[in-house]
Amino acid sequence: MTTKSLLLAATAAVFTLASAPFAFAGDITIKDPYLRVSGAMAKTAAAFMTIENAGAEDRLIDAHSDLSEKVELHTHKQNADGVMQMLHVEEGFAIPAGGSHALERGADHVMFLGLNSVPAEGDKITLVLTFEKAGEVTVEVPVDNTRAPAAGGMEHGKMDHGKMNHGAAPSN
Ligand SMILES: [Cu+2]
Repeated sequence: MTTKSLLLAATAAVFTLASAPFAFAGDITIKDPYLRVSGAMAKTAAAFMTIENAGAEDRLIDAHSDLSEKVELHTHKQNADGVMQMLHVEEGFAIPAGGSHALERGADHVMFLGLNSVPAEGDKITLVLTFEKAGEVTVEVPVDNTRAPAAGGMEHGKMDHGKMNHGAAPSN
């Protein structure tokens, strides 16, 4: 292959990826992202997806979006009283080398606090994920409020995010 044909091949590959139904940057691939809004009067939403990593261990350390004032990396944890609570995970989520990490209902998720507008079913929102090594990965996330939780996962929708204390989240 000549240098020129290599360049053409690389350009074609980039265009193919841009239209593929997943986001890709370096070794990181985001599969099957979707967003759930917490209700008709929603001020919060949560995004779920599978993060695949073809390279060395990486870490999802931050996220941002025009959808809301704040975007945080959250997880669910049972407290001493047996009540499930959401926690802001400051250190982010490790993505194992050559493996994957699922953001799923009742577990790790991307939390949107203080929505600027409430997206409708089927709308796509833009989410930028920041990885320690791979850098920023932009993901188009479709709203899917009808999706059933993954087998074994708990029903995130019943957590009632609205009544949870999200720290500095606006109350209205
Ligand atoms: Cu949350």
